[in-house]
Amino acid sequence: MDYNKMWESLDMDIDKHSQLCEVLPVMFCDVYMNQEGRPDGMDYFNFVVAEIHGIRPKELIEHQKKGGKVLGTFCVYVPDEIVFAAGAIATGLCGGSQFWVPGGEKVLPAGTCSLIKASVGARLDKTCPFFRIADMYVGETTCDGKKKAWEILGEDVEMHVMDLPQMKREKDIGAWAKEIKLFLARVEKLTGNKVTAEKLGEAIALINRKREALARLYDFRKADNPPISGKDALLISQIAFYDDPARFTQMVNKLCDELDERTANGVGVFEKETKRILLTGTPLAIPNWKLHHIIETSRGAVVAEEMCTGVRYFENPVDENETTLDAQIEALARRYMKTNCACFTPNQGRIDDILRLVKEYKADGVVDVNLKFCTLYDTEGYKVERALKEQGIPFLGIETDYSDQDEPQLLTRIGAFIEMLESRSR
Ligand code: BJ8
Repeated sequence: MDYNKMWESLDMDIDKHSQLCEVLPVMFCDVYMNQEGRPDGMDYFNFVVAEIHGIRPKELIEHQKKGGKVLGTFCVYVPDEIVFAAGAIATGLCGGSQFWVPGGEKVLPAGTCSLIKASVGARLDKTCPFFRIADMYVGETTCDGKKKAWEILGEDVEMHVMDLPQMKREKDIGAWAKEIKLFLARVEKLTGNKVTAEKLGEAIALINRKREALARLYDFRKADNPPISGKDALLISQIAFYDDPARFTQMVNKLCDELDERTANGVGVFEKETKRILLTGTPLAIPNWKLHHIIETSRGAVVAEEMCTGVRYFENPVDENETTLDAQIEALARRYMKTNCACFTPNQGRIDDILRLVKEYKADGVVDVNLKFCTLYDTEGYKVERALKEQGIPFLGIETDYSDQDEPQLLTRIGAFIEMLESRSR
Protein backbone atom coordinates (compact mmCIF):
# COMPACT_ATOMS: atom_id res chain seq x y z
CA MET A 1 0.00 0.00 0.00
CA ASP A 2 1.20 3.52 -0.84
CA TYR A 3 1.16 5.82 2.18
CA ASN A 4 3.04 8.71 0.58
CA LYS A 5 -0.02 10.97 0.43
CA MET A 6 -0.71 10.35 4.10
CA TRP A 7 2.91 11.11 5.04
CA GLU A 8 2.83 14.29 2.93
CA SER A 9 -0.32 15.39 4.70
CA LEU A 10 1.58 14.99 7.97
CA ASP A 11 4.27 17.36 6.67
CA MET A 12 6.90 14.63 6.86
CA ASP A 13 10.31 14.78 5.21
CA ILE A 14 9.47 12.16 2.59
CA ASP A 15 12.99 11.79 1.16
CA LYS A 16 14.62 11.32 4.50
CA HIS A 17 11.85 9.03 5.70
CA SER A 18 12.27 6.82 2.64
CA GLN A 19 15.85 6.11 3.77
CA LEU A 20 14.43 4.61 6.96
CA CYS A 21 11.81 2.67 4.99
CA GLU A 22 14.63 1.11 2.98
CA VAL A 23 16.72 -0.14 5.89
CA LEU A 24 14.05 -1.26 8.36
CA PRO A 25 12.63 -4.22 6.37
CA VAL A 26 16.15 -5.54 5.67
CA MET A 27 17.04 -5.28 9.32
CA PHE A 28 13.78 -6.97 10.37
CA CYS A 29 14.34 -9.77 7.90
CA ASP A 30 17.90 -10.38 9.15
CA VAL A 31 16.92 -10.41 12.81
CA TYR A 32 13.48 -11.98 12.72
CA MET A 33 12.63 -13.90 9.58
CA ASN A 34 15.75 -16.08 9.79
CA GLN A 35 14.62 -17.64 13.06
CA GLU A 36 13.54 -21.25 12.80
CA GLY A 37 10.32 -22.70 14.17
CA ARG A 38 8.49 -19.44 14.84
CA PRO A 39 4.85 -19.78 15.88
CA ASP A 40 2.27 -19.02 13.15
CA GLY A 41 0.72 -16.46 15.50
CA MET A 42 3.76 -14.22 14.90
CA ASP A 43 2.39 -13.47 11.42
CA TYR A 44 0.18 -10.75 12.84
CA PHE A 45 3.10 -9.06 14.62
CA ASN A 46 5.31 -9.37 11.51
CA PHE A 47 2.56 -7.64 9.58
CA VAL A 48 2.27 -4.85 12.16
CA VAL A 49 6.01 -4.18 11.86
CA ALA A 50 6.00 -4.43 8.06
CA GLU A 51 3.29 -1.74 8.05
CA ILE A 52 4.70 0.15 11.02
CA HIS A 53 4.46 3.63 9.49
CA GLY A 54 1.32 2.87 7.53
CA ILE A 55 -1.55 0.93 8.97
CA ARG A 56 -1.61 2.13 12.58
CA PRO A 57 -0.92 5.79 11.69
CA LYS A 58 -3.82 5.51 9.22
CA GLU A 59 -6.09 4.25 12.00
CA LEU A 60 -5.01 7.10 14.24
CA ILE A 61 -5.75 9.65 11.52
CA GLU A 62 -9.19 8.06 10.97
CA HIS A 63 -9.81 8.47 14.68
CA GLN A 64 -8.82 12.14 14.45
CA LYS A 65 -11.09 12.67 11.46
CA LYS A 66 -13.98 11.56 13.66
CA GLY A 67 -12.99 14.19 16.21
CA GLY A 68 -10.84 11.90 18.38
CA LYS A 69 -7.47 12.87 19.85
CA VAL A 70 -4.15 11.03 19.96
CA LEU A 71 -1.67 11.39 22.81
CA GLY A 72 1.99 10.42 22.51
CA THR A 73 3.72 9.07 25.61
CA PHE A 74 7.32 8.24 26.57
CA CYS A 75 7.11 6.35 29.81
CA VAL A 76 5.28 3.47 31.48
CA TYR A 77 4.28 5.72 34.40
CA VAL A 78 1.82 7.63 32.20
CA PRO A 79 -1.58 6.02 32.80
CA ASP A 80 -3.04 5.04 29.42
CA GLU A 81 -6.32 4.32 31.21
CA ILE A 82 -7.06 8.05 31.54
CA VAL A 83 -6.46 8.61 27.85
CA PHE A 84 -8.75 5.79 26.70
CA ALA A 85 -11.41 6.75 29.26
CA ALA A 86 -11.61 10.15 27.53
CA GLY A 87 -12.17 8.52 24.15
CA ALA A 88 -8.62 9.35 23.02
CA ILE A 89 -5.84 6.96 21.96
CA ALA A 90 -2.45 6.68 23.66
CA THR A 91 0.55 5.69 21.60
CA GLY A 92 4.14 5.16 22.76
CA LEU A 93 6.68 7.45 21.11
CA CYS A 94 10.07 6.33 22.45
CA GLY A 95 12.54 6.24 19.58
CA GLY A 96 14.65 3.06 19.28
CA SER A 97 16.62 3.69 16.10
CA GLN A 98 20.05 5.17 15.46
CA PHE A 99 18.49 6.73 12.36
CA TRP A 100 16.88 9.43 14.51
CA VAL A 101 19.86 10.12 16.78
CA PRO A 102 21.69 12.76 14.63
CA GLY A 103 18.45 14.77 14.46
CA GLY A 104 18.34 14.82 18.25
CA GLU A 105 22.01 15.77 18.46
CA LYS A 106 21.27 19.00 16.59
CA VAL A 107 19.66 20.36 19.73
CA LEU A 108 20.81 18.08 22.56
CA PRO A 109 24.25 17.48 24.07
CA ALA A 110 26.05 14.46 22.61
CA GLY A 111 26.19 13.04 26.13
CA THR A 112 22.44 12.38 26.17
CA CYS A 113 21.09 8.82 25.99
CA SER A 114 20.07 7.51 22.56
CA LEU A 115 16.44 7.09 23.59
CA ILE A 116 16.05 10.80 24.20
CA LYS A 117 18.10 11.84 21.19
CA ALA A 118 16.14 9.50 18.90
CA SER A 119 12.80 10.67 20.29
CA VAL A 120 13.63 14.33 19.76
CA GLY A 121 15.20 13.63 16.35
CA ALA A 122 12.14 11.71 15.14
CA ARG A 123 9.99 14.78 15.85
CA LEU A 124 12.29 17.53 14.63
CA ASP A 125 13.45 15.70 11.49
CA LYS A 126 9.82 14.87 10.60
CA THR A 127 10.63 11.25 9.88
CA CYS A 128 8.08 9.36 11.98
CA PRO A 129 4.31 9.58 11.41
CA PHE A 130 3.47 8.78 15.05
CA PHE A 131 5.40 11.85 16.17
CA ARG A 132 3.54 13.97 13.60
CA ILE A 133 0.08 12.63 14.39
CA ALA A 134 -0.01 13.04 18.17
CA ASP A 135 -2.16 16.04 19.21
CA MET A 136 -0.33 16.29 22.50
CA TYR A 137 2.80 14.73 23.98
CA VAL A 138 2.90 13.57 27.59
CA GLY A 139 6.28 13.78 29.27
CA GLU A 140 7.29 12.99 32.84
CA THR A 141 9.95 14.06 35.28
CA THR A 142 11.80 10.76 35.40
CA CYS A 143 15.33 11.76 34.44
CA ASP A 144 17.08 15.08 33.85
CA GLY A 145 17.65 14.43 30.15
CA LYS A 146 13.95 13.86 29.55
CA LYS A 147 12.88 16.86 31.61
CA LYS A 148 15.02 19.21 29.52
CA ALA A 149 14.05 17.49 26.27
CA TRP A 150 10.35 18.20 27.02
CA GLU A 151 11.15 21.92 27.08
CA ILE A 152 12.63 21.68 23.58
CA LEU A 153 9.83 19.49 22.23
CA GLY A 154 7.28 21.74 23.92
CA GLU A 155 8.27 24.56 21.56
CA ASP A 156 7.15 22.44 18.63
CA VAL A 157 4.14 20.52 19.92
CA GLU A 158 1.57 20.75 22.71
CA MET A 159 3.08 19.13 25.77
CA HIS A 160 1.88 18.03 29.17
CA VAL A 161 4.49 17.01 31.74
CA MET A 162 3.57 14.81 34.69
CA ASP A 163 5.55 15.45 37.86
CA LEU A 164 6.55 11.96 38.98
CA PRO A 165 7.62 11.73 42.64
CA GLN A 166 11.00 10.05 43.10
CA MET A 167 10.29 8.30 46.40
CA LYS A 168 7.57 5.85 47.33
CA ARG A 169 6.23 7.07 50.66
CA GLU A 170 2.48 7.39 51.22
CA LYS A 171 2.74 11.12 50.58
CA ASP A 172 4.36 10.41 47.22
CA ILE A 173 1.58 8.04 46.21
CA GLY A 174 -0.88 10.79 47.20
CA ALA A 175 1.09 13.30 45.13
CA TRP A 176 1.00 10.96 42.12
CA ALA A 177 -2.79 10.58 42.50
CA LYS A 178 -3.07 14.40 42.41
CA GLU A 179 -0.87 14.49 39.33
CA ILE A 180 -3.11 11.90 37.64
CA LYS A 181 -6.10 14.14 38.44
CA LEU A 182 -4.38 17.10 36.77
CA PHE A 183 -3.61 14.91 33.78
CA LEU A 184 -7.25 13.82 33.65
CA ALA A 185 -8.38 17.46 33.61
CA ARG A 186 -5.94 18.27 30.80
CA VAL A 187 -7.09 15.26 28.75
CA GLU A 188 -10.73 16.23 29.30
CA LYS A 189 -9.96 19.73 28.06
CA LEU A 190 -8.10 18.45 25.01
CA THR A 191 -10.75 15.92 24.02
CA GLY A 192 -13.84 17.81 25.18
CA ASN A 193 -14.98 14.54 26.78
CA LYS A 194 -15.82 13.93 30.42
CA VAL A 195 -14.10 11.01 32.14
CA THR A 196 -16.74 9.25 34.22
CA ALA A 197 -16.22 6.43 36.72
CA GLU A 198 -17.93 4.12 34.27
CA LYS A 199 -15.62 5.07 31.38
CA LEU A 200 -12.55 4.88 33.58
CA GLY A 201 -13.65 1.47 34.86
CA GLU A 202 -13.91 0.24 31.26
CA ALA A 203 -10.49 1.65 30.39
CA ILE A 204 -8.92 0.04 33.47
CA ALA A 205 -10.40 -3.31 32.41
CA LEU A 206 -9.18 -2.80 28.83
CA ILE A 207 -5.58 -2.19 29.88
CA ASN A 208 -5.67 -4.89 32.56
CA ARG A 209 -6.72 -7.45 29.90
CA LYS A 210 -3.71 -6.37 27.84
CA ARG A 211 -1.46 -6.84 30.87
CA GLU A 212 -2.94 -10.30 31.51
CA ALA A 213 -2.33 -11.36 27.90
CA LEU A 214 1.31 -10.27 28.16
CA ALA A 215 1.69 -12.05 31.50
CA ARG A 216 0.27 -15.19 29.88
CA LEU A 217 2.79 -14.86 27.04
CA TYR A 218 5.71 -14.37 29.41
CA ASP A 219 4.68 -17.45 31.41
CA PHE A 220 5.58 -19.61 28.40
CA ARG A 221 9.12 -18.30 28.63
CA LYS A 222 9.45 -19.98 32.02
CA ALA A 223 9.29 -23.43 30.35
CA ASP A 224 12.45 -25.56 30.16
CA ASN A 225 12.47 -25.01 26.41
CA PRO A 226 10.28 -21.98 25.68
CA PRO A 227 7.95 -22.31 22.67
CA ILE A 228 8.77 -18.73 21.61
CA SER A 229 12.06 -16.89 21.28
CA GLY A 230 13.06 -13.90 23.38
CA LYS A 231 13.30 -11.85 20.21
CA ASP A 232 9.67 -12.57 19.32
CA ALA A 233 8.51 -11.84 22.86
CA LEU A 234 10.41 -8.54 22.79
CA LEU A 235 8.79 -7.57 19.51
CA ILE A 236 5.35 -8.16 21.03
CA SER A 237 6.27 -6.08 24.10
CA GLN A 238 7.36 -3.25 21.82
CA ILE A 239 4.20 -3.41 19.70
CA ALA A 240 2.12 -3.26 22.91
CA PHE A 241 3.00 0.42 23.15
CA TYR A 242 1.25 1.48 19.97
CA ASP A 243 -1.20 -1.15 18.74
CA ASP A 244 -4.94 -0.96 19.41
CA PRO A 245 -5.19 -2.47 22.92
CA ALA A 246 -8.27 -4.66 22.37
CA ARG A 247 -6.97 -6.10 19.09
CA PHE A 248 -3.49 -6.54 20.54
CA THR A 249 -4.90 -8.47 23.51
CA GLN A 250 -6.89 -10.70 21.19
CA MET A 251 -3.87 -11.44 18.98
CA VAL A 252 -1.57 -12.15 21.94
CA ASN A 253 -4.14 -14.54 23.40
CA LYS A 254 -4.52 -16.23 20.02
CA LEU A 255 -0.75 -16.71 19.89
CA CYS A 256 -0.83 -18.04 23.45
CA ASP A 257 -3.44 -20.65 22.45
CA GLU A 258 -0.95 -21.86 19.86
CA LEU A 259 1.83 -21.83 22.45
CA ASP A 260 -0.39 -23.96 24.72
CA GLU A 261 -0.53 -26.54 21.96
CA ARG A 262 3.19 -26.33 21.37
CA THR A 263 3.84 -26.86 25.05
CA ALA A 264 1.50 -29.88 25.12
CA ASN A 265 3.43 -31.34 22.17
CA GLY A 266 6.83 -30.55 23.70
CA VAL A 267 7.78 -28.04 20.98
CA GLY A 268 10.46 -25.50 21.96
CA VAL A 269 12.46 -23.07 19.82
CA PHE A 270 15.88 -23.43 21.43
CA GLU A 271 18.56 -26.11 21.29
CA LYS A 272 18.91 -28.22 24.40
CA GLU A 273 21.24 -26.73 27.03
CA THR A 274 20.82 -23.18 25.68
CA LYS A 275 21.74 -20.77 28.46
CA ARG A 276 18.90 -18.74 29.90
CA ILE A 277 19.48 -15.00 30.23
CA LEU A 278 17.49 -12.41 32.14
CA LEU A 279 18.00 -8.90 30.76
CA THR A 280 17.66 -5.95 33.09
CA GLY A 281 18.14 -2.23 32.62
CA THR A 282 17.05 0.54 30.28
CA PRO A 283 14.16 -0.01 27.86
CA LEU A 284 14.60 -1.42 24.34
CA ALA A 285 12.33 0.75 22.21
CA ILE A 286 11.40 -0.52 18.76
CA PRO A 287 13.41 -1.29 16.55
CA ASN A 288 16.18 -1.91 19.08
CA TRP A 289 16.66 -5.69 18.80
CA LYS A 290 20.45 -5.64 19.02
CA LEU A 291 21.07 -7.44 22.30
CA HIS A 292 18.39 -10.08 21.92
CA HIS A 293 19.78 -10.88 18.50
CA ILE A 294 23.35 -11.15 19.73
CA ILE A 295 22.39 -13.32 22.71
CA GLU A 296 20.11 -15.60 20.72
CA THR A 297 22.71 -16.15 18.02
CA SER A 298 25.36 -16.90 20.67
CA ARG A 299 23.78 -20.05 22.21
CA GLY A 300 21.70 -18.01 24.64
CA ALA A 301 17.97 -17.52 25.15
CA VAL A 302 16.54 -14.32 26.57
CA VAL A 303 13.85 -15.65 28.92
CA ALA A 304 12.66 -12.33 30.39
CA GLU A 305 13.34 -8.59 30.51
CA GLU A 306 13.24 -6.66 33.77
CA MET A 307 12.63 -3.57 31.69
CA CYS A 308 9.83 -1.23 30.66
CA THR A 309 9.75 -3.19 27.40
CA GLY A 310 9.23 -6.31 29.49
CA VAL A 311 7.76 -7.22 32.86
CA ARG A 312 7.61 -3.64 34.19
CA TYR A 313 5.00 -2.93 31.55
CA PHE A 314 2.50 -5.57 32.56
CA GLU A 315 3.09 -6.66 36.15
CA ASN A 316 0.70 -5.35 38.84
CA PRO A 317 -2.84 -5.01 37.51
CA VAL A 318 -4.97 -2.05 38.62
CA ASP A 319 -7.61 -2.87 41.25
CA GLU A 320 -10.88 -3.13 39.31
CA ASN A 321 -13.18 -3.08 42.33
CA GLU A 322 -13.33 0.67 42.79
CA THR A 323 -16.41 2.47 41.50
CA THR A 324 -15.82 6.16 42.21
CA LEU A 325 -13.48 8.36 40.23
CA ASP A 326 -11.41 9.29 43.30
CA ALA A 327 -10.96 5.68 44.37
CA GLN A 328 -10.09 4.60 40.81
CA ILE A 329 -7.48 7.34 40.57
CA GLU A 330 -5.98 6.20 43.85
CA ALA A 331 -5.93 2.62 42.56
CA LEU A 332 -4.13 3.85 39.44
CA ALA A 333 -1.61 5.80 41.53
CA ARG A 334 -0.92 2.75 43.70
CA ARG A 335 -0.44 0.49 40.70
CA TYR A 336 1.86 2.81 38.77
CA MET A 337 3.97 3.56 41.83
CA LYS A 338 4.73 -0.17 42.12
CA THR A 339 6.84 0.07 38.96
CA ASN A 340 10.50 0.13 39.88
CA CYS A 341 12.37 2.54 37.61
CA ALA A 342 15.89 3.60 38.59
CA CYS A 343 14.64 7.19 38.87
CA PHE A 344 13.33 6.27 42.36
CA THR A 345 15.35 6.39 45.55
CA PRO A 346 15.75 4.10 47.31
CA ASN A 347 14.91 1.47 44.74
CA GLN A 348 15.34 -1.84 46.55
CA GLY A 349 12.12 -3.01 44.83
CA ARG A 350 13.98 -3.33 41.54
CA ILE A 351 16.74 -5.46 43.08
CA ASP A 352 14.07 -7.68 44.67
CA ASP A 353 12.30 -7.94 41.31
CA ILE A 354 15.51 -9.01 39.55
CA LEU A 355 16.22 -11.71 42.16
CA ARG A 356 12.61 -12.93 41.98
CA LEU A 357 12.65 -13.00 38.16
CA VAL A 358 15.91 -14.99 38.09
CA LYS A 359 14.08 -17.70 40.05
CA GLU A 360 10.75 -17.48 38.20
CA TYR A 361 12.35 -17.67 34.76
CA LYS A 362 15.14 -20.03 35.88
CA ALA A 363 17.82 -17.71 34.49
CA ASP A 364 21.41 -18.98 34.37
CA GLY A 365 22.75 -15.44 34.29
CA VAL A 366 21.80 -11.76 34.18
CA VAL A 367 22.89 -9.20 31.61
CA ASP A 368 22.48 -5.63 32.84
CA VAL A 369 22.04 -3.38 29.81
CA ASN A 370 22.65 0.30 30.20
CA LEU A 371 21.99 2.82 27.52
CA LYS A 372 25.09 5.01 27.35
CA PHE A 373 24.70 8.27 29.31
CA CYS A 374 21.83 6.96 31.44
CA THR A 375 23.31 7.80 34.83
CA LEU A 376 20.33 6.40 36.73
CA TYR A 377 20.61 2.82 35.54
CA ASP A 378 24.39 3.00 35.31
CA THR A 379 24.70 3.98 38.96
CA GLU A 380 22.09 1.49 40.11
CA GLY A 381 24.10 -1.19 38.28
CA TYR A 382 26.52 -1.24 41.21
CA LYS A 383 23.85 -2.46 43.61
CA VAL A 384 22.33 -4.82 41.05
CA GLU A 385 25.70 -6.47 40.49
CA ARG A 386 26.44 -6.73 44.20
CA ALA A 387 23.04 -8.29 44.99
CA LEU A 388 23.44 -10.87 42.24
CA LYS A 389 27.01 -11.72 43.25
CA GLU A 390 25.90 -12.22 46.85
CA GLN A 391 23.45 -14.81 45.57
CA GLY A 392 26.05 -16.44 43.31
CA ILE A 393 24.17 -15.42 40.14
CA PRO A 394 26.46 -14.74 37.16
CA PHE A 395 26.30 -11.13 35.98
CA LEU A 396 27.47 -9.20 32.95
CA GLY A 397 27.21 -5.41 32.79
CA ILE A 398 26.97 -3.85 29.35
CA GLU A 399 26.87 -0.27 28.19
CA THR A 400 25.68 0.34 24.67
CA ASP A 401 23.80 2.71 22.40
CA TYR A 402 21.77 2.42 19.19
CA SER A 403 24.71 2.28 16.79
CA ASP A 404 26.06 -1.02 15.53
CA GLN A 405 29.70 -0.03 16.05
CA ASP A 406 30.09 -2.01 19.26
CA GLU A 407 28.52 -5.19 17.89
CA PRO A 408 31.81 -7.10 17.44
CA GLN A 409 32.82 -6.21 20.98
CA LEU A 410 29.40 -7.20 22.36
CA LEU A 411 29.53 -10.49 20.47
CA THR A 412 32.87 -11.29 22.11
CA ARG A 413 31.80 -10.31 25.61
CA ILE A 414 28.40 -12.01 25.48
CA GLY A 415 29.91 -15.07 23.81
CA ALA A 416 32.49 -15.34 26.64
CA PHE A 417 29.74 -14.89 29.26
CA ILE A 418 27.66 -17.70 27.78
CA GLU A 419 30.73 -19.92 27.52
CA MET A 420 31.35 -19.29 31.20
CA LEU A 421 27.75 -20.28 31.98
CA GLU A 422 28.20 -23.44 29.92
CA SER A 423 31.40 -24.38 31.72
CA ARG A 424 29.63 -23.95 35.07
CA SER A 425 27.09 -26.61 34.17
CA ARG A 426 29.61 -29.14 32.88
S1 BJ8 B 1 9.96 3.99 33.78
S2 BJ8 B 1 13.11 3.39 32.33
S3 BJ8 B 1 10.28 4.38 30.40
S4 BJ8 B 1 11.90 6.65 32.63
S5 BJ8 B 1 17.36 5.48 29.46
S6 BJ8 B 1 15.43 8.42 29.03
S7 BJ8 B 1 15.84 7.01 32.28
S8 BJ8 B 1 18.57 8.62 30.54
S9 BJ8 B 1 13.68 5.59 29.63
FE1 BJ8 B 1 12.35 5.12 31.15
FE2 BJ8 B 1 9.99 5.54 32.24
FE3 BJ8 B 1 12.06 4.75 33.73
FE4 BJ8 B 1 10.89 3.08 32.04
FE5 BJ8 B 1 16.38 8.80 30.99
FE6 BJ8 B 1 17.81 6.63 31.30
FE7 BJ8 B 1 17.50 7.63 28.88
FE8 BJ8 B 1 15.45 6.49 30.17
